[in-house]
Amino acid sequence: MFGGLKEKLLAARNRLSGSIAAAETQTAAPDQAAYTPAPGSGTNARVQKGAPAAGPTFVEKMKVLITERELVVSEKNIVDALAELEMTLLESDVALPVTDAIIAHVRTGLVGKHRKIGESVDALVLGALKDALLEVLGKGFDLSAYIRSHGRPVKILFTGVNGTGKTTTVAKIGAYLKEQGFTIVIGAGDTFRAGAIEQIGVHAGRLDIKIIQHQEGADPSAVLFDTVQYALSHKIDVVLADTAGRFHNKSNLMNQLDKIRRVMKPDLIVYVDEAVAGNDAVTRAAEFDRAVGTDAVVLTKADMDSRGGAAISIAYTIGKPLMFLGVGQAYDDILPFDPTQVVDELLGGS
Ligand SMILES: Nc1nc2c(ncn2[C@@H]2O[C@H](COP(=O)(O)OP(=O)(O)O)[C@@H](O)[C@H]2O)c(=O)[nH]1
Ligand SMILES: [Mg+2]
Repeated sequence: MFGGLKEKLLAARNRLSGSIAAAETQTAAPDQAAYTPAPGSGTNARVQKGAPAAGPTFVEKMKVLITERELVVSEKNIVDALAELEMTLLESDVALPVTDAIIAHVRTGLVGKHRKIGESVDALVLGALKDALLEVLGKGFDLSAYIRSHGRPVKILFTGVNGTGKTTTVAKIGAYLKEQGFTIVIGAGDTFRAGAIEQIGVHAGRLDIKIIQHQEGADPSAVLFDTVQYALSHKIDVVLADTAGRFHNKSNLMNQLDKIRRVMKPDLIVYVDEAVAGNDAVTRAAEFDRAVGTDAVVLTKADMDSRGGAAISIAYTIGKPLMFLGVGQAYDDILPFDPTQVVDELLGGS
């Protein structure tokens, strides 16, 4: 996951560190020359005798310390490296406003800063990059905690266009929540094709999860209303509502989702899209959010996406948390989105 972006970020990080280190050397050189003890002074004499390298004297240490404190990163030290980082992010399909935010954070994280004593330039740069990414990635969304702290049943409506992995995600989340001890019912709200009803039925059967289904062409609102009734009468913890990703045309789809929302009154609307769609996923997410609302996002097919742009951009762009990443076709190929872990993965964690 994120392989390509990871490599590019490492290059950008090295470039930033290199620029700052080069600027430091230039600034430091004349000062340090001034501190070099005169020939024949104590330190030199010791070195000439080949004695084991005794550390610098207290005064020398203080001078170096002062020198280091004076090494403040200036805008011009990093302007080129920042421009390269910007290109890297845009090439990786990170949305423009998100790229701008990352660059601004890295800039304020570095300009005017001096290294802490003992800290390497690279650590300074790494810290600034990490902070910038964490800022745009948001906090994630702990679904289990949400369910535990809400009244039953918790009704979750899944939205998104066709083929992005909605139905698979419903099944995966069903398996994930079942594993945690919650009881679940799935509503087969994609009645557009008989194949869709069958597909979710097969998943539910394999996972031994109750499913409510109507015929092909039935009103999805009616299916999902029945699903909620079933959950209420059987004291089920969670309703997972699958939906169609197409319906004659886009405005019909949005109208249908709006009706579903009014009828089933979901507690959470989860927008599903595929990470491989990059910026398209971000644009569609914003569109769905405007039309029917969104509380959290799942990005599927992150296992096939090396650019990582959507995963980095979506939460910041639409202002809604990323909840899970889909990372394969198996039921357990779903990862709760953990921003710290993603940043560690992207930047190597050290
Ligand atoms: N590699 C990979 N494939 C996925 C993932 N999620 C879904 N898919 C595949 O994407 C295709 C479409 O999924 P489906 O759930 O039917 O999409 P829907 O039309 O939105 O309901 C199927 O072949 C899934 O197996 C994922 O996280 N990784
Ligand atoms: Mg489907």
